Amino acid sequence: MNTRNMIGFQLNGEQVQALPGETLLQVAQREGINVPHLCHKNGLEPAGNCRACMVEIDGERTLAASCCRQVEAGMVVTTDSAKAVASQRMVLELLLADMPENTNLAALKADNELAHWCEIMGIDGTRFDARAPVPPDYSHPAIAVNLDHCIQCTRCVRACREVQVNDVIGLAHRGEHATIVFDQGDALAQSTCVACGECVQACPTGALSPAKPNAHQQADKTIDSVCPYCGVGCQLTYHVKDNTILRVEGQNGPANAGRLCVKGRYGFDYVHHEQRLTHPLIRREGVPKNPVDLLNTEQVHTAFRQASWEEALALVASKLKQIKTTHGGNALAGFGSAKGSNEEAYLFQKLVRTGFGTNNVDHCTRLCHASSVAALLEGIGSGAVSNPLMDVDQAEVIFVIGANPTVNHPVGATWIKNAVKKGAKLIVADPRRSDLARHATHFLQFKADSDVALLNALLHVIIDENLINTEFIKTRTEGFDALKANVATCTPEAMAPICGIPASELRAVARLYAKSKSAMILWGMGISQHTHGTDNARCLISLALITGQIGRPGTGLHPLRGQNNVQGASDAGLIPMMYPDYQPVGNTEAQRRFETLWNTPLSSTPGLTVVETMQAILAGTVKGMYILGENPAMSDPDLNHARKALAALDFLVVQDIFLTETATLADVVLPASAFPEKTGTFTNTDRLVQLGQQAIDPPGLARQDLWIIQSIAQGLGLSWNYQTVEDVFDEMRRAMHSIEGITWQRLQREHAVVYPCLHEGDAGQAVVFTEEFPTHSGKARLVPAQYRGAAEKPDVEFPFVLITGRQLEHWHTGSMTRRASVLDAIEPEPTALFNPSDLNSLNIQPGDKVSLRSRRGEITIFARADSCTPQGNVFVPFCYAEAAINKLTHAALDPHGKIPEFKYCAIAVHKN
Ligand SMILES: Nc1nc2c(c(=O)[nH]1)N[C@H]1C(S)=C(S)[C@@H](COP(=O)(O)OP(=O)(O)OC[C@H]3O[C@@H](n4cnc5c(=O)[nH]c(N)nc54)[C@H](O)[C@@H]3O)O[C@H]1N2
Ligand SMILES: Nc1nc2c(c(=O)[nH]1)N[C@H]1C(S)=C(S)[C@@H](COP(=O)(O)OP(=O)(O)OC[C@H]3O[C@@H](n4cnc5c(=O)[nH]c(N)nc54)[C@H](O)[C@@H]3O)O[C@H]1N2
Ligand SMILES: [Mo]
Repeated sequence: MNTRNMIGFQLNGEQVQALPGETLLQVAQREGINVPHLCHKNGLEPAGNCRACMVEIDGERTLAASCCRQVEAGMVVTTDSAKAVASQRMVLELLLADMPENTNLAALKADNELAHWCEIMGIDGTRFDARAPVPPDYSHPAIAVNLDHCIQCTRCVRACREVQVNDVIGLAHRGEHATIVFDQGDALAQSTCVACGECVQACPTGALSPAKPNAHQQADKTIDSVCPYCGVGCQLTYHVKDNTILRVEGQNGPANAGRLCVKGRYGFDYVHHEQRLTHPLIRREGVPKNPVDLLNTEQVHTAFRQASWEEALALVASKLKQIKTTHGGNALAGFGSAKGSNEEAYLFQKLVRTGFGTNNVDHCTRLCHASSVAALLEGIGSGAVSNPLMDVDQAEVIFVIGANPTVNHPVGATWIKNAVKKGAKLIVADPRRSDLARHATHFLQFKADSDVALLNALLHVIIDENLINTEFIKTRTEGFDALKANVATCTPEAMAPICGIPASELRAVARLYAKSKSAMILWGMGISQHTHGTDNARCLISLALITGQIGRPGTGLHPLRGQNNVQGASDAGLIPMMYPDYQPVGNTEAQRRFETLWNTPLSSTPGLTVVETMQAILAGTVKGMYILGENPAMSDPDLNHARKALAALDFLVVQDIFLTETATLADVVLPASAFPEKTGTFTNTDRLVQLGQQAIDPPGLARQDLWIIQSIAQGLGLSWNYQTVEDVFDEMRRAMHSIEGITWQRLQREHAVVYPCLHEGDAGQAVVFTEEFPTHSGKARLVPAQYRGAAEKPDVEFPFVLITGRQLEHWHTGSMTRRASVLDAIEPEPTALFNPSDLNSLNIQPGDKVSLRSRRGEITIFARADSCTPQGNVFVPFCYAEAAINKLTHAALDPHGKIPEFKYCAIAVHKN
């Protein structure tokens, strides 16, 4: 604490010190003095409306609300004078009168704050009349509204408006008619509420509470951990009773500061779903491997019989060994998981490399940011983000392209919205109007697939108008002349017809980005999932480099990482061309290093990527696979083809928590542990290594993933003997320079450490490339890109463009979220989103069943009207097994990142 500016004053007879701007309540709390307060909550702007925290200040006629009264030098303050206490007690008594008669205050909120303060102040009843009952609103699957418990402290209003910036909750009417409303007084389920639950977390009395009945029970224990869904990496606390998760609360982590979204807060009960795998399964003799679109797995269970772990593991080992002996290690392949921990990813790739004897190991990063990573490695020598997401707080301009963070990184989006509220300028570029577009200074609704044209126009303007950072280009980059020559003809006028954005707007955006003191670029799958995904990312990298918008706080490049551990799984070497820490397998020095560390000869040939593996199976070169925590029978492009490949394997072992579409094609299915059932580290989009901690035990015979991987390794004759997760982490530290400084003890203490963290005690570097880039020359490379379109364009037979992606409540292939009761209740049916004018011209009503067909497959789905989707485009999420949209998508690959073109193919639409 900087003591120079401290303010001295007297509090309850003691001389105390405070910082300028501190409130009396803050100081009282720090001094351990109890002052009742209800409308105050740390992190929210003070409101001063409940008046429970009144204190007496010498020389003042009236009492003051300590939550919004700032300290002044020389003040004499008493929190426990007779007058102050009488007032505090009166307020509590009046608030108590607002509660329904004979209510059990803890019924809706175990740690009810009104009850807490009444107890401390010794109030056990009220002398005032109860207010008229207020009917409850139980319309929403996640949140119950019992406004008869509401004390109108407006913490929910502020949580919704200031923190999450959703602006759904308001305080309507005046005086005794004042009431909390959603939107225009709608039922919660009919409102625009996105169920982030920030209001529930803020509510002191349970007027807003989780709708699940057992959520209010008193927990036996609480465990701090991390959210299992997206790459933001929100820290949370599991409240557990009898091996059941009762509820989840946001924890004050570096990436979320207590915030969560609907999935993190309400999407946890998939772990308790009755369809959890609880026994190893072995396919019955002679049962054919027929692909199925089934979420209800009972039918397929008959294809399998239950087995003991001994039998299942012995079968796995013998089959894998047999294939290796007969056809060589390259006839085997493994897909690891970005939902698993770093330790699991590390051991999985080590198993494939040392046990199978091949580099055929990959995971969903290939379908995700592979092209971004290819461009980043080529351009700046590192595939991870340069700056944490939270840096948007320090950016003057935030440029979001091809990403829909309010849906896919909801807590990350709150930081963007907060920054905009504070004055940052936001540029959003997306063919669909996303929710974030509402907050944008410039929203560029450009034509899908035309990113290179759009971005080259921006580069052109910046160079043409001399808005470049000459010094940065000279000292820190290479290849400027070629880039300049490449965009010379890409005038905004020439690019406008291609991308559909007026030249003047392109100019305005280019100037805004280039001239700002600090500008940050964030992007997602709209950039990466194209056959020109690497080119798209190259343009973004060039934008940052020629303007010098990198290497400082509030600048840089942030490819929003998707899965909770896709950064970590990639770092740990779950990729076919790299050992851990991005050491190329073809590099002799790296190969020697890992051969020594692992005490095994290694292959120097890069392995097959995800889609290449499917092709190799059908070509007969890959014959056996181990798939852990991935569902390629739903997530791969051109599913009919991919499923045919999986079914064609001589041997497939799948390790999952459910009998997924992929598992139904397996020979052996191993029941694994869900996220809250194990301990491990997970690396978020900001390069923060965080500790996930076991909160409950796996069901039945399900075992921890790490144990299963190690058992398979032992079956293959590897002499592994890791006793704990920490043992694995310690080996990783020896293998990976970037995390060398992170100790297990520190993780247990701090729960999050950012890398690069090079030696013990290193604080870690949140912002990188401040002096140089991790390339051979230390300089970044500018790589020009030319506009070219998607591999398959619409035509007369297939006139619509299919864009696939995500929706807020569901996760990827749906295996987890469609089994999470609240999430499934909010979005139960598969829908395709159409521009209303397209529905009109096709004579389709919202809710009608339509069939969508491409050259590769066909599905039936419900139509939904969505004015955010541009005319001529159809948007479909890929989470619905009964309408598996990847049957239609195109497996054409980006030549560098080997990522398929999930974001663009041609389809026909018919009313059923
Ligand atoms: N709720 C939820 N959240 C998730 C996930 C989930 O399944 N569900 N998955 C996680 C994962 S792994 C990932 S990778 C992230 C993905 O997060 P995002 O990248 O935000 O996800 P998408 O919805 O696939 O696509 C992003 C945007 O790309 C736009 N787009 C389509 N075509 C183009 C184009 O040609 N150019 C540009 N510039 N944009 C285009 C789409 O309109 C869409 O708004 O989300 C993570 N978070
Ligand atoms: N059409 C289309 N397709 C896409 C995309 C798109 O935008 N459009 N996006 C692509 C992207 S970006 C991605 S990242 C991929 C994602 O593709 P996948 O990774 O295949 O999808 P998930 O559904 O996340 O699969 C995770 C699996 O792990 C299981 N699981 C969860 N937790 C655990 C655990 O702790 N242990 C074990 N053993 N298993 C666990 C789940 O049940 C599930 O089966 O999809 C890609 N496919
Ligand atoms: Mo992803």
